[in-house]
Amino acid sequence: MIETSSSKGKVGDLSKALYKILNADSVAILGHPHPDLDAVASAYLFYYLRSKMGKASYVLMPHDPPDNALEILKWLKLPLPIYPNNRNHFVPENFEVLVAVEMGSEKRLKMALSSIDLAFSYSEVVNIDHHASNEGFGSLYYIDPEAPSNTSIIYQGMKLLNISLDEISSLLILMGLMGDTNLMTNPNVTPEVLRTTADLMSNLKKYKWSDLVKLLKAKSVKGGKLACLVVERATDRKINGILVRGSFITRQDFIRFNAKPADAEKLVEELFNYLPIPDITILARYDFNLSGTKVSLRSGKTEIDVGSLALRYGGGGHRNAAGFSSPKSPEEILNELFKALDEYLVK
Ligand SMILES: [Mn+2]
Repeated sequence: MIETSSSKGKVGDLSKALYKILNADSVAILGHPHPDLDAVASAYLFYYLRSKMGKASYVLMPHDPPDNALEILKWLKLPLPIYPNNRNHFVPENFEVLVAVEMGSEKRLKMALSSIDLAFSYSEVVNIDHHASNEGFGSLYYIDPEAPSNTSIIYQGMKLLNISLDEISSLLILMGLMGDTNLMTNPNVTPEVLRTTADLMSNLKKYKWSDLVKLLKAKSVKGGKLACLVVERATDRKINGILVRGSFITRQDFIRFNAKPADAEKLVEELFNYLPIPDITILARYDFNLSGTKVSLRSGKTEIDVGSLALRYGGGGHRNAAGFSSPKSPEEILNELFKALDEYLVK
């Protein structure tokens, strides 16, 4: 049997949390470390809904967002967030609310605040997330580990508060949903996800679905070079009938291609694109902030839980997408994981 992490239910009050975010006088919206499409989209949903009410907000990202996330923001004519390579902005000293966007845990909030490195205070934290590791911190919170994306939680909240969906908010919800389902190819895709997608797609007028998909799929040329390397280095191992594909990126590889961590963010999913289709993919990549390794795990089957495996290494995530950090080298930790899977994937 494959181990399963006990699935925690929803916690917190979504209406109250969203109402507070939208009605507070001054708000800073903070994405999680190494923000992905869903984190950026969620942050901009709050930003956009507040701007429609005439309220300003500040969107902060602790690390550079993926290139395609920035391209989508430009396409939607939204201002770019404040992030390490784009810090030349005024930021107020005090905020009423700090919104923690799919932060995972309070520890990750502290990490995000230390890497954004701006001196500001806040009266309260409002926390909206779909990571099972999130225990529900802050004065108001809502955690739904079953939600396919953080933006789909906001979509539910908008329905509860009777906020109408316009074209831009629909596109932002789709951006997160398409990002976290890896363009509707992950096991978290349900009929409900597709119904939501259809509902949101029907709100598109000026913006074309096919253009959104092109932007979501696009990577930088540097990212493409890293993708080739990751595929070239891939090792397939059949463990108790389960096909595991692992690969790694070293410090030297990032330097050689002059690539950013964000260029490698989606490459664990790239490993599913080649036959025979694996059940589990692992990507171990060097991390300059850690001077160690970031490990990402993906499960292509709902019954295989990589979340509880990541938890053993001090990480976390979801059943089908999880990760952790290690002081070891990428190659070393990948070999260690292959060995650990021999025991983990016992019949
Ligand atoms: Mn997410």
